[in-house]
Amino acid sequence: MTPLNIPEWQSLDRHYGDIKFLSMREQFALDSGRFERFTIRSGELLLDYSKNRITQETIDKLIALAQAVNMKDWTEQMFTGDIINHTEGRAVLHTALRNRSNSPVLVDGQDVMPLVNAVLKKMASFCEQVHSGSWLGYSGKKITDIVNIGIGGSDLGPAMICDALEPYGIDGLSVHFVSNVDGTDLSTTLEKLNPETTLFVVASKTFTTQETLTNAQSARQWFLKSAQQSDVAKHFVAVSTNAEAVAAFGIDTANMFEIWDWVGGRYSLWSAIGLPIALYVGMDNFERLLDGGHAMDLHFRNQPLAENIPVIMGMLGIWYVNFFNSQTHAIVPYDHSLARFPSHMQQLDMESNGKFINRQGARINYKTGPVIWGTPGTNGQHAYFQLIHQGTQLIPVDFVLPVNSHYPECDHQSILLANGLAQAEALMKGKTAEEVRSELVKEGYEGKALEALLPHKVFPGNRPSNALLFPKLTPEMLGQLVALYEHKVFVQGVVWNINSFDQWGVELGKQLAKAILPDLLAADESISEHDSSTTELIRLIRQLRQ
Ligand code: G6Q
Repeated sequence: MTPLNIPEWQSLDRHYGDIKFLSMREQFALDSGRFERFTIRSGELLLDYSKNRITQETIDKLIALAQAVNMKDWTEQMFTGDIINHTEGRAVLHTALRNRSNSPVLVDGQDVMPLVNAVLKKMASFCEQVHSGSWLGYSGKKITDIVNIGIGGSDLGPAMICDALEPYGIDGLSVHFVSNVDGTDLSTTLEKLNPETTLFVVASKTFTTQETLTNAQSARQWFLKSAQQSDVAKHFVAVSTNAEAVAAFGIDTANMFEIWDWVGGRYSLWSAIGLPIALYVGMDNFERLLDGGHAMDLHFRNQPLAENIPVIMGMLGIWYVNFFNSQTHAIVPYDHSLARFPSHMQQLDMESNGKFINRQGARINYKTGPVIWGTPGTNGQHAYFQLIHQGTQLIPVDFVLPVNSHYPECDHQSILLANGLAQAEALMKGKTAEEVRSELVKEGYEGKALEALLPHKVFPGNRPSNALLFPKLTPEMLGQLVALYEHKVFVQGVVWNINSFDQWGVELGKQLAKAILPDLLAADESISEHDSSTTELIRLIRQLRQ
């Protein structure tokens, strides 16, 4: 069950040997149709993957591998509610949350669409009440601030979307995200807020996550300094699968928005976990986001593999990780409002495909998910791009490029885009010794000084990138982009034969902290069994604590 034994993988391996030194620059010079050959459009979104170390034969072979691992069958299994998250015994149905066609999706013989629609209706009604002012705070004032308390999947996605859709924000309403159990996060958020006009959304799929419950309890204490216990219902709502724990916390379950175990945390922004988004930008814009996600679902499900954006991006990722040995992948949005996009993608990808055991439970002898990272352009150019251009590692880059800004300031957008395009071009072309020499000569260098400087100014080039270009970052486009990356991650998980939908590493973290906390809080000198480093660090913390 290792992909290494699949003939199509072995064929790619031989092909890698043949073309590993292929020059993209030469390929562009030889083929004027390279751009058209290696672009795909889905609605207003365009993927240009021509600046990759590929020929048509490479793509044919990558697609043959996708076919050999039954990509289309796996895709259908996901969309139709099969239990593909087998280690947790769950279906994987974030696509049902944005199934705007409303066609039935069955889990254990039950259509989940009525459940999905009922929660969307409840969200719409709640948002309408908050926006219209029929939902008021305890002193009769309108809600002005939403504080989402959640972490990981219950934070990163909604926080990223709210940032990105700031131009769509409803007047008079601000949204804040508190995730870290570090008291700084909550305190610095609350110090700006008025309890009379603040609404807390406690978002936790399990409602057992230590950080979220601790922050929610402290938020309630802060609130009760000004208000009464009976006012809590007007200021605390919950999003969860766990009604019992929500009630035990003291939130009226009438104010709970339900999610289901077939929604993975990192795939949950489309569910009621998206409530802060809907509150911030309005339910109509939240639904536009769902529409975009659904449009990408239709593209992914129906387009042939070779004309399928998530499939091509996923298979190119396999090409670099498993054949070129690349270890990381950068996502660089040339859009400041997408500053948190790489972080969300980091969780989505690394939590999904950071696995060393295959679906059959055996240890894997090939590489799986790369490190995903990035920050917005052009800032990254003044920092880590040095290593991407001239370092010793091959780092594929995704350039995310909206043509129009919501803030059209003179030439800013053209300058921004010129930078993005120039980086991609430079990464591909590089700069040869001859080109550097002629530049240096023009600058007046000669002799030893010229020869000494020359090698430092050579750029090897041949460094791959994708460009994702679209007219403007609308809710629909953002929905398409996020769903695109979700499916890209899925494609890679299928090839690597792993379960992309569990996260035992995250669960471990949740257990370990709970085991050490009693030692830090102990009133006496007692300490439980740890390695000597951990024991001494615990002792030191006790001594140093004020
Ligand atoms: C996501 C992960 C993880 C999860 C958080 C919060 O896929 O499972 O990031 O979202 O640990 O969990 P709760 O929503 O249950 O609090």
